[in-house]
Amino acid sequence: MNDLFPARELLSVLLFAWLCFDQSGGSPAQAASPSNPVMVIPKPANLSLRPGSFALTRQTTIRHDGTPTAFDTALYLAEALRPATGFPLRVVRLKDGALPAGGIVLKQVARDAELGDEGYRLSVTPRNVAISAASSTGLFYGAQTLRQLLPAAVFAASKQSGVGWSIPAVEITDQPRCAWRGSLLDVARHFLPVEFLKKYIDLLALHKMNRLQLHLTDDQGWRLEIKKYPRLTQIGAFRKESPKKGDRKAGDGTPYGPFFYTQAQMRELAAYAQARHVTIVPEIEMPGHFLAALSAHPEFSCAGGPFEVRTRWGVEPNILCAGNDAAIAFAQDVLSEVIELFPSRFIHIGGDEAPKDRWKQCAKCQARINAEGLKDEHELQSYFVRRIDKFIASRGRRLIGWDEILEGGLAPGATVMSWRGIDGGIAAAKAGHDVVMSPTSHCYFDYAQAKGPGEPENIGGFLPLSTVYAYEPTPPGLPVDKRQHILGAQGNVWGEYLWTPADVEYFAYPRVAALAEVVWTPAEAKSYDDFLARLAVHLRRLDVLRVNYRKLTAKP
Ligand code: TNX
Repeated sequence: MNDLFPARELLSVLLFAWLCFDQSGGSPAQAASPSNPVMVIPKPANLSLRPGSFALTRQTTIRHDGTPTAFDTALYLAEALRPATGFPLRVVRLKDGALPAGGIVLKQVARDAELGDEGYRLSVTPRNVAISAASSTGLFYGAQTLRQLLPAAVFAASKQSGVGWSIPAVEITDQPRCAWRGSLLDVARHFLPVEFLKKYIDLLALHKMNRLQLHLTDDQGWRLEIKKYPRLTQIGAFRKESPKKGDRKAGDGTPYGPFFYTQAQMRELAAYAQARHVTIVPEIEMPGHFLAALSAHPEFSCAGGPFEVRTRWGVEPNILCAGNDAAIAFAQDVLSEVIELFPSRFIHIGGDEAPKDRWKQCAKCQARINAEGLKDEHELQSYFVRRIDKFIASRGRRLIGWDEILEGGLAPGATVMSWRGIDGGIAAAKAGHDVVMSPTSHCYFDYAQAKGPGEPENIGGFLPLSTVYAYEPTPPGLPVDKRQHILGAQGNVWGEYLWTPADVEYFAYPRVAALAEVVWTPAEAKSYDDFLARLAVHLRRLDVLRVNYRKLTAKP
């Protein structure tokens, strides 16, 4: 099957080229029609097909202009194409300005409006391939598109024989619609091995996604080594049992963990992601979803404990004591180490689902409310977030949190991730704050992809592929002058009902592919039918990459 596939793909490319150029003159509008056989996801902003194709051969060299920007991408591209093709793909420096025949050329050029910060131009002719961009990110995305123009077999980890490595001649100018193209993994509820995170990052890069939020801590587990507080992982990375599969109210009687990442592992992972133009956004939940931390350090709660790492999902009443300066200093100490580990400009502090019952009964919290002239416990949460915001800003970073951080007043530097619908996002953007949209209605990739008993156990909810694809991240009615505050969107793969990497892939794909197009492709260039046609080819790539995506059904 796999051997036949590229030939069939090539045939349709040639057929389309003939149709285009002999009958319509090959206008770009025609080339971008739904029958376009250039099956790239996310769909490039501008693409026109040309006659002929470029043949990648044993003799092909990858040339760069001598800039570190182009050199890095040249090395990456050679490494990406070598295993399946078996070609040496020598990386050499371009001597003069002329394009050598038979080569792939990478060049850094001056930034212009069509390229922006992350865009690229890709020109494929029968003689050569040229990728140019103003940044290493742009060149990297040009390389990603080039990989997708090759037969799907190029994604294989070992040498594939009998494949014609041809690339259709095209002219592409492309740049993303949104700056924040995110995905969240919840490694707190169920831990995921570093090797899997690397595979997930590679997949994000293939889809030109650029943020991976790691939900590192929650009531059910603390998964990051913190040198100053070793008990966080000694105690917090283990739970006595978990909810039982198929009967979530009961326990499964099976100890879980200890599972956590060392700082060395995370430092290495952050660099791995950065090399693929993905930024890891670390999330440390506070003041709620904090029970694993309190089980190690009950002194930072209101009532003093003792506590155990939570063994059921859901919302936990015991949270960090915002009336206690030592508890706030503890949170800041943890964040200091997190900031040292992760280069991300944004540091996520959670902030969601923090029930205020304990604060209502806590003498220290009430004293703080009085001393600071706060109206209620919501304002106490704001007070807490403001202090954390100030701290994060003092380290040259920016705070981001779930939309509950709006309640009681938003901290000055805060960016909001809008999950309980879009209203929080709208309110924050209107107030001049940056926003990442992640509403449950379109972005909760732990929800079921289809109705009926055929789907694996899940948290509930229903989010089919077509709904993800239809998402429009800019809220209708948001004043034009506030639209720049919508940084983009993020798909969240919460982990309560995802036990293994295979489960994560099943829930994430193909929905991440649909979201990638939401945040990359200009809204007017989107078409679900066209996406599905490209997805059919794209899924072959995911097959080769051994991704356990959910198979398409007649009624997705
Ligand atoms: C709500 S989204 C949560 C998570 C759960 C998720 C399950 C958010 C900020 N909080 O703790 O895992 O729902 O869908």
